[in-house]
Amino acid sequence: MKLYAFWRSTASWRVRIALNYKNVAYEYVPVHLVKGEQKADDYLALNPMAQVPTLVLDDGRQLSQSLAIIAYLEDTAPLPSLYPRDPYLRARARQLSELVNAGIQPMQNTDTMRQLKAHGVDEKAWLHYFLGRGLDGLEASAQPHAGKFLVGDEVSVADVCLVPQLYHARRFDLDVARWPLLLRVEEACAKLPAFIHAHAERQPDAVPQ
Ligand SMILES: N[C@@H](CCC(=O)N[C@@H](CS)C(=O)NCC(=O)O)C(=O)O
Repeated sequence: MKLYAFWRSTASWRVRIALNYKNVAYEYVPVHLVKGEQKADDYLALNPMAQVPTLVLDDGRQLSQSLAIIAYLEDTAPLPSLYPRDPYLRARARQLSELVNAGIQPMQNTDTMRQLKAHGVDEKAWLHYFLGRGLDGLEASAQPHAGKFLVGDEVSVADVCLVPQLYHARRFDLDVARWPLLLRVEEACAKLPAFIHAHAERQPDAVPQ
């Protein structure tokens, strides 16, 4: 399999964690978002939304949207699972992952930032508002069912979304101390090889900050 990705893309990072967690081997193919490589014709043929990640299967078929890719990995490599067995908790894990995927990430996307700049919007105020609101919502939503991880004591798709998102909150200078539950779970994830090897700054295309 080939994973088309960018080192600090949160959506790419989620898929790297899931691939590692499930011990699925893959080749990493960097797509430089700042240089605009996502808009090259050959990449658009793989991903018409001009976004990463894209997973290309061994037979050439492709998948995009990180949560769809993670669901595919769950179906094809079920263990260890990233989804709780209990249907309600399973839905809660999906709820938290969508909170990040649909509720936060689009607000910080590279293209969104480009448009904000073009329209003279104060990008930092925008990011502080939307990331702050989203992470406040995540912290409160996780409270009732959190254990060692966001949903109980096993890693789930919710944790896979959390870790890259907190990296981005720090990148944009948010004070993450206001989310103690999220920080505690992040610390637990940071001890696991799947998360360690997926970290943005360990990727071959990473640029030292
Ligand atoms: N919901 C999508 C989001 C994909 C996405 O927005 N990717 C960003 C990087 S995290 C991207 O490729 N941005 C390119 C651009 O904005 O030009 C997913 O989960 O895969």
